[in-house]
Amino acid sequence: MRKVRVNQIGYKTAAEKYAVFADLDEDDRTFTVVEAETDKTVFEGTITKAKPYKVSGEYNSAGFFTEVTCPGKYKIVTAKGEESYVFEIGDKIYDKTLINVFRVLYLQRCGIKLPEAYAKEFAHEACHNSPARIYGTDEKLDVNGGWHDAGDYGRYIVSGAKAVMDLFIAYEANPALFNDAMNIPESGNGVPDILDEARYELEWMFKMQDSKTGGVYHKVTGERFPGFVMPQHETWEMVVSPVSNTATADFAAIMALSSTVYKDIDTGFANKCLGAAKKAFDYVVKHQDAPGFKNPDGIVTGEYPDDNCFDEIMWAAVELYKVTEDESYADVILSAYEKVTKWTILGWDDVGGYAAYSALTSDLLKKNHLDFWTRLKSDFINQVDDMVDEAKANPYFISRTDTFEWGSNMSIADNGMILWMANKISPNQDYVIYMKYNLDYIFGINAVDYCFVTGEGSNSPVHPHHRPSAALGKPMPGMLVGGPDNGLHDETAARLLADKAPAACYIDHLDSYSTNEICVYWNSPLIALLAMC
Ligand code: G3I
Ligand code: 9MR
Ligand code: ZN
Repeated sequence: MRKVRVNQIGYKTAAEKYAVFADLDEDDRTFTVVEAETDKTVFEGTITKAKPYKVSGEYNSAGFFTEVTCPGKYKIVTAKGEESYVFEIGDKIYDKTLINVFRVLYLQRCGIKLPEAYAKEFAHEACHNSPARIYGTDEKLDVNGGWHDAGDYGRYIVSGAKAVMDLFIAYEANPALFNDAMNIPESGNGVPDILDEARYELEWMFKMQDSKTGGVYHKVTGERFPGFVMPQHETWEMVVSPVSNTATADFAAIMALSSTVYKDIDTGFANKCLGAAKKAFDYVVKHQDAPGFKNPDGIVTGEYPDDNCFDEIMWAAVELYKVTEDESYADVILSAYEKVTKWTILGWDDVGGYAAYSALTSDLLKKNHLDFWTRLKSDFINQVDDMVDEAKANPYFISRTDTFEWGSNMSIADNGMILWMANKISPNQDYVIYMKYNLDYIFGINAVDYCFVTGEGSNSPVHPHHRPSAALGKPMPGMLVGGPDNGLHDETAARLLADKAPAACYIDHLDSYSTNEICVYWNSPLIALLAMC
């Protein structure tokens, strides 16, 4: 592992540029930026005083070289000869990465054949397309479509809603980046590919709504996880798990917003989204006290449990209020708000960040409920400022204090999104600067010296916990792995990482699903962050 950590893909010309150093000799105090091909020095800089950091288990210091703006390939070399990987400076350096990271969603599509023309070596026959059985009954339901969630082939509503929302926010942040030529079958149809891809998931979500009650089934999976086979070879019965309040509320939120996003693209589709959203919302307000989802007997696939559905309900009420301008939704927003505490989280379980962002960008809410709007704004901004303070105190400039959880890379990408949102709501240069540091962390400035996206940078995962990659013996490009998890939630992590500091609890091992799996909703905030940086 190198002692000099850089963004292995590189830095845009106008961006803040820095390296983080680990365990340098005490007298190694300066560094140079040299041209990779000629070894010519273009910049000399000093290294901050090293401090012990128990979360990384290292003595960390940093060096800035923002002044280097000339496009090219470089490396960092310290006075005593420690070298970084080669990285690039330029304004187009993330273009290929973005396409790859985005196209993973296409490659995760379920229910259709992925032809070689689009999927290359990850092409496969249609999968999971016979009707599924509704748990506890003999009733069959057509729930074909949607994205495989992750390294497994389950399809889950709460995680899908997060992924779609991130795509909408990515598109909002930088529409020019997402054209109609991103190499998916819908390319060239006149609709930005990112909205085509999101719609693939939405079309599946419709099928997951119970037409009688409006409630939304939590997930469709086998009874257990399959082996490392291609998706068309998981042929056992698919089971639709029961309706949950969190799935139903997330569905209502994303469908309500979709009715606006697709309004000028396809009015019929937009109306269908709104109708489905209202029906789901009515169901969930009636069932808001129901216990959160638990795997029913005999089903052991991903659970996505969540006992508090008020953040989801608030998010749904905000989106419905924005489209319908109906004050009855505002009543629900105000009452749900009292039961939510976290406003800087964009998870599959806590969606308070989406609720806050959508509410704080509503002129109508501001006009009609100014006191509430002002209170929410200060809750949100106070929590964002705490995040920035944490990042300022952290040697890797990320908002972390002591632990790393399953999917920590998602939280780090999410934090970048939150800072973008905060800057829109209450402009502040610190938010913009610290937003980008999250991207630098993901691309290499971290305690394990990995660029956490398969196929990108100089040192990236090659054994992701991802069934198609394992079945074919090659990592699908563009996937963000989960990253450090000091909970050591799988046997391999427990065996190989027991003595590691929290930030170093990562292993590029096929069996380490708690550190090295991939998910559509881990790629999605990275797509958004790339659109923002
Ligand atoms: O909520 C607590 C928090 O209070 C605490 O501070 C933190 C410290 O570790 O833990 C938090 O709980 C964690 C929870 O996620 C919420 O972030 C649990 O420890 C952690 O085990 C749990 O991990 C989830 C994992 O499933 C197991 O349930 C991941 O977020 C989630 O991404 C992952 O999802 C799986 C699906 O089930 C199946 N498909 C693959 C997917 C990715 O591995
Ligand atoms: O492959 C599964 C992965 O997608 C899940 O995120 C993970 C946690 O639910 O479980 C994985 O499956 C493992 C199972 O939990 C335990 N036996 C080994 C399975 C595959 O390695
Ligand atoms: Zn499938």
